[in-house]
Amino acid sequence: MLLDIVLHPDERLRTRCTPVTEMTDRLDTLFTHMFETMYDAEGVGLASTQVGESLRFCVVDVSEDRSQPLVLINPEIVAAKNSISWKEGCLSIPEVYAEIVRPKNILVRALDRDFKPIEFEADELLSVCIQHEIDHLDGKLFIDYLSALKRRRLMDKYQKQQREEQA
Ligand code: GNR
Ligand code: NI
Repeated sequence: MLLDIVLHPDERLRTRCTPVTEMTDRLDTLFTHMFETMYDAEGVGLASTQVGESLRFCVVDVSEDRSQPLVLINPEIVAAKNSISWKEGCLSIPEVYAEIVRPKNILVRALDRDFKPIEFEADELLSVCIQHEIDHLDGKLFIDYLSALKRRRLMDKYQKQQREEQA
């Protein structure tokens, strides 16, 4: 089932999500629908706030052949080093892209789909994507990192494009 993706500037994208305390059938079904929605939209990640939820979880798959689905519940970055610049995009701000600098190597702690603790290192796109998704869970968007001037320019273009799509 394809879910509707919440679009900027919807206030739901600014929600600070609360931790998941138990795994439920509802959540498991939601993960399935989030993967379907993410793959359909050709995204590499999708966070709860983007589908109108406010608990801390996201789905990720940065593999070329879409074969490495990753559910991250209550994800945390426990260590970070080096830095990398990546041209980021977001399914909630279609067709807007900007170079964002973030830590390159991170150590991630989370619960998996079976509510089992996992810990792993991430680099490159996986690292960037997980940081982007954790930001979503804190109500933060990649455009927040831009200078006011650059953000304004991009958002003027975005709003114009959104209006044209609605017309
Ligand atoms: O599909 C996505 N691509 C992407 C590219 C660079 C950095 C982050 C991302 S995540 C994004 C999907 C999305 O909006 N996830 O929240
Ligand atoms: Ni996003």
